[in-house]
Amino acid sequence: MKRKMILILTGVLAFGVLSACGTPNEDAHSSGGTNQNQENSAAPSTGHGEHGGHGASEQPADNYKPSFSFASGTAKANEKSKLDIQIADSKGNVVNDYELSHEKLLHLIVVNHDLSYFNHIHPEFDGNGNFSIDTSFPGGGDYKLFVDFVPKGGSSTTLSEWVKVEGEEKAHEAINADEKLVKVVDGKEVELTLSSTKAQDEVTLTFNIADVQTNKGISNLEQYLGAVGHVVVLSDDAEKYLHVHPLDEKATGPKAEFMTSFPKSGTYKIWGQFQHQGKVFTVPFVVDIK
Ligand SMILES: [Cu+2]
Repeated sequence: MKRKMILILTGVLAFGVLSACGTPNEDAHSSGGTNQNQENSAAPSTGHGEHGGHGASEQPADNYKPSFSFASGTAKANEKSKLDIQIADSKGNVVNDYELSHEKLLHLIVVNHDLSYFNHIHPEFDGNGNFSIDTSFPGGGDYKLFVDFVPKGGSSTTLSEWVKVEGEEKAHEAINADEKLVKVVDGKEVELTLSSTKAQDEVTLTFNIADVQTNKGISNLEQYLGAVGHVVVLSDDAEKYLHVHPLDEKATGPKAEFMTSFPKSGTYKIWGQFQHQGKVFTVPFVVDIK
């Protein structure tokens, strides 16, 4: 009993130190399996290295708590469900003021347990603390919802929670690294290159996008959410949501470059999203980080 108390205290202290530094609290989840810890661990939050410091206006992501609820009580597979989202601050008050970030007040990323399903959508804000969107899930089972937003006067914050969807659950697919980082999606051949596959290195992700038919690079990509593209990276257990930002927002292809850093070794899934001729396409890759 005593020993357990000490362990908990140590965990709390360690967590406090990590939060105070504004560094990604990657290991917060190891101190327990509660929902709250899972949320915390998915909070790389406070920006890219150079801004990740002790800014006075900066509030650690763990001060905020999301609440996700379905209007019908629970979501059922293959049926439209209305999802409501609210964010509470450390005092429990619902946050009502948000900054625009990548052209939206809030970004919602939905993945299923084996990361074979990915959805990036934008719930609508009612101006009174509530975001909502109609969405559907392709099967039963566990889904992780990530919200990405900037509270007014604060910094980029990511929170997450697992939700259960009723219905038949498909067999889980293994998440294995791609042998070749080349994919064809919607008539485009996309090749991904990583400048390093070592944990904690600064890594440039370069997407090279070509037309499959002509084999020529596509140089008229359109802005998607105010940039050349949008990239999401998750660890295979969906615990780590990586911060990724474009090197040159105004690029139009065929190259689109992004910076990130993988916190530790393991398998990660990367989704690149780009827009061409009015259509957004999403291209997934799986990589091993040493
Ligand atoms: Cu978004």
